[in-house]
This record gives sequence, structure tokens and C-alpha cells, in this order.
Amino acid sequence: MTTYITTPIYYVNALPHLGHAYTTIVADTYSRFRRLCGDRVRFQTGTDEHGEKIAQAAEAEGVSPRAYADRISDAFRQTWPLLAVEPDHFIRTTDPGHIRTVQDILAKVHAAGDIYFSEYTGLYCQGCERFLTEKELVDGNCPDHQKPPKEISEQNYFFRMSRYQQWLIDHIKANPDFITPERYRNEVLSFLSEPLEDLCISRPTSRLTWGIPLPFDDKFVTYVWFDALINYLTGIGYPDGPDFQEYWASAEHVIAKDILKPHAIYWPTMLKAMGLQPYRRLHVHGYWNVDETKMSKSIGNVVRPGELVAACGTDTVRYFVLREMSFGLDASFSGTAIVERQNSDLANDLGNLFSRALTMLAKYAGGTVPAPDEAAMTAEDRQLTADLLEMVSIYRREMDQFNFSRALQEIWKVIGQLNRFIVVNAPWELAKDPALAGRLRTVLSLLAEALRLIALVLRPVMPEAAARMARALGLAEEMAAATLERDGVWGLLRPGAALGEIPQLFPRIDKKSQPAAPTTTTVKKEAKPASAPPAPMPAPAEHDGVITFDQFGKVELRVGRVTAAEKVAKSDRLLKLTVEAPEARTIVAGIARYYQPEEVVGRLVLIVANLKPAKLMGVTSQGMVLAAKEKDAAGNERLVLATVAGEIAPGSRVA
Ligand code: ME8
Repeated sequence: MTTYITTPIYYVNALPHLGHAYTTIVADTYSRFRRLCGDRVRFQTGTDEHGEKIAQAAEAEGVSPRAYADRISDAFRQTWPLLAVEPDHFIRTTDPGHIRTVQDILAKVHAAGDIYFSEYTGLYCQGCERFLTEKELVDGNCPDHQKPPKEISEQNYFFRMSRYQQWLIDHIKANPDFITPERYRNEVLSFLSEPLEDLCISRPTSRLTWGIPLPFDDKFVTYVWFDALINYLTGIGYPDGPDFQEYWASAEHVIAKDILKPHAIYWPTMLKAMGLQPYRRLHVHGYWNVDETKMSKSIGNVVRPGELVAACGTDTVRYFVLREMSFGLDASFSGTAIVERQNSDLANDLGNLFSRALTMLAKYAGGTVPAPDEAAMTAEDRQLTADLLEMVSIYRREMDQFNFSRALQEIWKVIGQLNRFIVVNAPWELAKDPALAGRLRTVLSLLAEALRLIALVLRPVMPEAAARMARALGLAEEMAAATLERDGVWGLLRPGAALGEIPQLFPRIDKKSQPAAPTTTTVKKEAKPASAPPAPMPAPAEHDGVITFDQFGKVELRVGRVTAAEKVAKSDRLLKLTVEAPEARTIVAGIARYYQPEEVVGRLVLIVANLKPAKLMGVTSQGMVLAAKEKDAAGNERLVLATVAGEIAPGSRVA
């Protein structure tokens, strides 16, 4: 199988921001995913360099359009490696080969009678670089650029787009996944239910010279969209390059909803007029917003990818955008949300699972893959194994449908199960009894195999972390050549094989010292640390006398499950716990001298659920975790968390 995946080519009138980064990370992740499925893949991105917007931006800087385009195009090219984005080809519309092919195509379509000369009056939005219909305006403004379009009346060349309207409707109806998600398919079909106008495809050189000259009339240059869309063909060697023959039928484009119309209507009809088959799928996503407003260079509320990477690291940025945005819907960016994802999903859930499992493999299995003992395998082990394989198959389906967030949620579901598996099976207890050696090996081998599968499925999303995981599992080379087909099965680790060094996967971000504060005021505000002065731990009430049953009844004791734990900054006594009882709540507990955060995750604890919330070191604690305390003869204090004697649902009342 082959896959050809593209991003839009970005205008060079401003520097890249998180919106561009998102589309490009999506395309890169999909490219890596298809390679993992064993496909041959071509992944292309690039820059769109002609047109009025660019000419004006260059003029404003007092440089030539070419010099200006060179500088910004380079900034895009330099940004992608920071995000581990690895395109096979970076195209520029100023590439001589692209210009030649655009002219050849124009000449061909003109000769076939699909381009004609006429006069036109319309409402032009320079931000969109296209004419808008009255219907598209909101209060007289372009909804995307919040400015009224300009009425332009001039003689121009037109592409007979209307000729292909019925063909396009039929094609969209016959191919349900041609435009996805479905809401955008419906939007396009609804637009096509009205008669389609022909497309104006030229600009007189008296108004604009920064474009590709029409081969049949040098007093005109090509309209920027006619030039830009063709990049998807020239980039893979249309008309006679071998890659074009091999890859065009598998073309998939990723865009945001701002450029739906050019991609869903202009482009397929242009391809039809050229005698080419349409692309295979168009994937349309929503906007990254800041304060309910689209992040955009014209509004200026942008988040720079480089700054995010500097604050949180490449893999965290990739994970965050893919997990946070449901593909197709809008999402809001905030600095606190990315720090929260890093600390909770990555450092806590994934990072702790990984380091705990590998530390135990080193300690109890001599740093090698242990051989499982079939006889010591339980029904729960088999269920967990089945759940892991089920996750791989759901992951495959969701990734193929561009449901990245759902695919990641599936992975995190099994990460949670594995963290609980460690607590329930307590390998450190098994290690104390030689009679349980078989069980210990079985538990550890299941964990090692689970980590291998998790590293495998995370590769497209977080290539760097997945590579570190693979190295620690002694699989650096195997993993680089792995496919889902061959490696997404159970039991590939060889007993006795040596494991590698244990790396720290994701450091916790200290919210105070490292706010992921990009360039917008909103984000800075949100990422700012809580500034409340440290509050003292509330002193437990002391009772010399007896209490009544009623008095005791006022204390709501419940069982809770710790699902996340981290040290409270600048405190050596406090841990911030997320406790499900059954709703998640934050409890700050003075246990940091006795428990590492990773030791308490997954445990059942007893909590006072109706204690008045109190702020401890700036963190609001909604309850209290119970623990027993003793002092030895030397006066050293020891503290042990209170719990229940068996598994019981979090939230159960203790009375
Ligand atoms: O339209 N949220 O270029 P462009 C999500 N040159 N994605 C966003 C975004 C946001 N707030 N802002 C931008 C052009 N994007 C043409 C394309 S293709 C043949 C020609 C992303 O620089 C998203 O992918 O305005 C959107 O479609 C694209 O940048 C627009 O980039």
C-alpha cells in the first residue's frame, strides 16, 4: 500500500504559529502511523509564496517579494525539526519546476475550452484571497478575517467550474469518506445545492505582478489558489515522475476549515478538468482558539511552536495537541492545560508506569526479560493481555480515521490498568517469598511485554519518547523496523534478553519555575503560578474525651483511589494527590517524607471526604488522607497510609 499525505502550503506573510504546527504534526503523525502499518509513504509540506498578501507584506518591509518569501519560507522549514516533523519534501511555489508545470496545466485546460475571458464584479477578501458570496458574510464582514470584502470589477480569465458541479456532487455522495469528518461533507454538499459560479483564475499585471504569468496572455498572472493547489501534484513529480504514478491515487490532504471550499470544490473540479482522478480523502480540522477567538496572524494572538517546545519538549507538544483537540472541532489553548497534561498523563501515568516496571525488572529479574510461568498465570492476567491487544486494534482503527484523541485515550486506559496491576500484584511482596518466584516472573514479563506494545503504538505520536522506551527494553533496532502487523501481537520479547538503561521519560514541569507561557497575555495569565501565601497544615483536633455516635456520624469517611501524585513545589512534606472517591478531587497530604509519588498511585486510601477545603502551599486540598503514625524509641516518626483490607469500589463509605 502507498500513502501520500500533505499539509496546506502556508502563506509566507507571517511566521508559523501553533495552528500551522497542529496541521503539520497531524500529517507527520499520520505519515509515521502509515509507515508503521507497512505502507510506502510520501509526506509533503511547504510554502505558498505568490499573491497580493505576500506582495504587500514584502512592500511593508521594504524588500523584494522573493527576498521576503525566502526568509519566511526558511522559518517554516526550520520550525518542523523542532517538532520532530520529517517531511519527505518541502515544496515552494516559487520553485521553477512548479511554475513550469502550473503553466503547462493552464495551457492544457485553456486549450480544452475550460478557461474563458470575461468581466466580473465580486466581493474580494484579501485575507482569504478569494471572492466571497453574499451568503458567506456575517454582518457584512468575512467571518474569518472580520473585515468587509472589497468590491472588485475587472476583466479576467475564468475556469468553467460549474461544468463539473454535478460530477462533484455525485463523487462526494458515492464516496462517504471523501471529505471527513461528516459535518464538513454536509457543509460542502449544502453549498453545492446552489448553482456553482465559475472561478476567476487571473489577476491583471496592472494590479499584481507577483504571480505566475498566464502562458496564453502575459498581461495576467495566475490566481494564487490555482497556483497553490497544484503544489500537491508538482511536489510528487507530475506529470511523468515515478512518484506521481505510484502515489497520486492515495493522496490525502489535511487542512483546517478555513480553506475547505478551495480544497473540496475548486481542487477536485480542477483535477477533473485536467483528466486526473480526485484525491482519496480530505481531512478537515477545527481552529485552535485563544479566548474563543481563532488563533491567527492577522489578529496577533498567536502561540509560537518554538517557545512551547523550549518550555515542554517536542513530544509533550505533539501529545498535547493530538490529545486535546477532537479532530474536526475547535479547541482552546492554555498554558496550564499543557503543563497539566505533561505532569499528569505523561510524567505521572506513563512515566511512572515505565520507571516502576523497569526498576522492578532490574531489581527482581536482573535487568533481563523474565520467562513467564504458565502455571502462575491468572484469569486477570489473561484479561489484561486481551485488553492490550484490543487497544492495539482500536488504536489502528481510530488513527486511520484521524481520531487521534480517541486513540490516545485508549492507550491511557490500559496505562491506568497496568498501574493498578502493579499495585494489586505488589511484585515487591512476591519477591520476599521464593515460593512465589514463578508468579513474580509472570507479573514482570507481562509488564515488559505491555511496555513494548505501548512504545510501539506511541511511536507515531511521540517518536523520541518511544525510541527511549524501545532502547530501555533492549529493542532499539527491532523497534525502528517494527510494523503493527508483525509487532502488534503478544509475546515477542525473548526471555533472557538484556534490558537497557532506564531513562527518565518525562520530567514533571514545575508550574512555578517553568510556565509554558507563550506570547499571548491570556496564556501568560493562566500559566502564572498561584500566588497565595503558603498555608499551614491544619492541626488535627485532639480529643481527650469520648464523642457521641452522632458526632462520629458527621465525619464522612470514604475509600478513595489515588490516580495521580506529585510533590508540592518547595515543600518536602507535601504530596498533591488526585483521589477518585468516586469523583476526582485534589488532596494535599503530609506524606512526602514517607512515600514517593509513584508508590501511592493506584492505591486505595481512606479519606475524610467532607472536610472544609483548605489551601496548602497554594494548592486547595479537598479532604484529608488518613494515615497511622508511630514514634520509635529514638523519637523518629514513621507514617503508614490507612487502607481497606480488600478491593472495594472507590467512593465506598467507611463506617
Ligand atoms: O490558507 N487553528 O495558508 P495559511 C488550526 N496558503 N489551524 C490553523 C489555524 C488555527 N487557528 N491557523 C492556521 C493558506 N491554521 C493557503 C493554503 S494550500 C494549497 C494553500 C493552519 O498560511 C490550518 O492548516 O493561511 C489552515 O488551514 C492553514 O494553517 C492556513 O494556512
